[in-house]
Amino acid sequence: MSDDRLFSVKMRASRVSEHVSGAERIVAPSAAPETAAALVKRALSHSKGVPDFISLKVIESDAVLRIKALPVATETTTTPREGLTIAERLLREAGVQRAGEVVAMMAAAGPMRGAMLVDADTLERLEPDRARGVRATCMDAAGAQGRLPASAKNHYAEAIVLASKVAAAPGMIAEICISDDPEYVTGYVASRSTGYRRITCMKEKGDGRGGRIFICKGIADDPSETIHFLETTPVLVEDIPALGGTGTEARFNGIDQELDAIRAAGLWRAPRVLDTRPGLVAMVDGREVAVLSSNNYLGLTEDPRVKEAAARAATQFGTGTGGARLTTGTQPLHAELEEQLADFFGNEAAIAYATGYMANVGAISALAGKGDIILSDELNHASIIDGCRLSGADIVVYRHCDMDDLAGKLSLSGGYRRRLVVSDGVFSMDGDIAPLPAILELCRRYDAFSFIDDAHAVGVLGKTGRGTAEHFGCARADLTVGTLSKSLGSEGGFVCTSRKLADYLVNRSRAYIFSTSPAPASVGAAREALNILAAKPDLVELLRAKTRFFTAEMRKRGIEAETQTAIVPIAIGDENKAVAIAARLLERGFLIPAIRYPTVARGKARLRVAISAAHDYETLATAAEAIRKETAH
Ligand code: WAQ
Ligand code: MG
Repeated sequence: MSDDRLFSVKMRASRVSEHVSGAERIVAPSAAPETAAALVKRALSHSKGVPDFISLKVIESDAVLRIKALPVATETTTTPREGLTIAERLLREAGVQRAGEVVAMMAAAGPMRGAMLVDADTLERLEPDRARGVRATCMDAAGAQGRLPASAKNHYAEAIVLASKVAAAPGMIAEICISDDPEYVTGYVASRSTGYRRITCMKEKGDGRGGRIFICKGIADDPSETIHFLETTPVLVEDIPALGGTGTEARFNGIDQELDAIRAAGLWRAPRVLDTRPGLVAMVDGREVAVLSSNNYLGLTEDPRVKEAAARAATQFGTGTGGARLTTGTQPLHAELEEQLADFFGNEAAIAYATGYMANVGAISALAGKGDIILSDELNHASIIDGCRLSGADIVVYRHCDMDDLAGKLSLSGGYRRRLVVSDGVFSMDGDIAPLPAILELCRRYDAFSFIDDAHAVGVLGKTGRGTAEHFGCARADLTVGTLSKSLGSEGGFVCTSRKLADYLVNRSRAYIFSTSPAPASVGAAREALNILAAKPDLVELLRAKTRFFTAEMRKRGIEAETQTAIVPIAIGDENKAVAIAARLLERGFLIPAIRYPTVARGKARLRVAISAAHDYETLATAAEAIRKETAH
């Protein structure tokens, strides 16, 4: 009979007075050692940190009760308010008359190891130890085969087991749960009548508060049977539904829901085909439109010399390099481009990447790692944010261009190996400029690396288009990222820095090491564009004149428009409204897209005009008039 025996394997990890991690499995004797090892591994790799001790219990689990999992359905919500409203409705559906108050109790709850056990009529707490709460334990999914490793936390898989057991407890009518994991905002309401109803957003991301409430009827006089069931009766939960349902196409359910939610929120995106003509004009859906949203600030994509250089490079070196920089992908062109970039910007060295996105991701993630800290402006570009995340360093976000905030945060960073301050030079969606001299001063004081992304500053700021440092007449950052894809009319990104740091990136930057080098045509075009900019900086002055002209035209019409760069944001606010205005402007022949979340904050949608030296004055004046008309109602 020993074949039928089951063991409950329980792990609990803690620090002096803090719970770190806990998990349990009910398994056959032969699987117990492996399960125990996996649970210890899980305890040692918890995001809360390494525990001071781990206790492991392996006990025979007899008289195991087998129950069916609750059916699962998902309610898609995008805000906590929406989520809590749905939770309240579901609780009421499950027979909890005072559902609103229960939801409020959830918000007011302090941290607990267990759940509140509450009487549905009086809302009185029934558990003997209120600080601890009541814990649902002694449960697992039936059928250990083919399961995810016990060392990984899977919120849903664990919650459906718990909720199914809880729903089966004597007197239980409903449960509500919000995770205490700051990154996990999906929660649920469960009951035998409603089933397990996942609610995709029940709190703000970053909020570490969570909890559970078990709501019962008719056990207030003696809750011991219910508590005994929850805490000691071994339960195996059978037939746990796959997330998103079952069936051959069920894996798409979640995808469909997400796409629907994106549409409903006015956040749908799809690329638009632009049949480009000279002078920043394009055919879009059969209509000729003026493009007032290109990053082609100097119009160099159309310069015959640049086009010719691209063609020449392709003819001489081929259409692709067939290799990464450190294998077979470095051609004379690449070395020359890097020398030319270093020379133009006045740095010792430069290294080229295939895109600007990769320059940020590649350089930041190489420079910072575990044990380091990155201080990042809250409005930094997505590629900076992604680089920070990929680095594994601790990330501290400081308020936009707020040097007091940055100073305060730097002053606490002494325990880190490296400090890195990262900021856009020109912020891409607001067009404002980072206070570089102050950033450099703080970096000097706290011995931090300074890292500036000048993607929207090169060719725009400073008398000769050398970017933010030239604009302020100050020193350059330790590392300055730039792009070949905007003012320089080509494609690719680069980092200008010291010889030592360039060597470091070549040896450490995975985006550099593991991607094919930029195509000869792109490099050829960028080199020529750089020659033109170096020889003829008055293109930069022309861009400035056209930008001044446009903002004056706007102000004449009573519309706020101010910029020191080539980016002119026009605030709208509501996402759907911004999209509607952009659509009407397109009908009038102006391509000025609506910029929405997640590129900018929710409710801060805007039109983003980008001026180019290639625009003619008349186009700019008629665009200003069209914007006035379309934003008037
Ligand atoms: N028994 C009773 N209460 C518990 C238990 C337990 N075994 N474990 C945790 N709690 C309480 C405690 O107050 C926690 O603060 C709170 O619940 C949340 O616990 O379908 O991860 O482990 O994707 O953070 C829901 C999954 C995940 C939704 C819930 O809960 C889905 C989750 P957490
Ligand atoms: Mg948790």
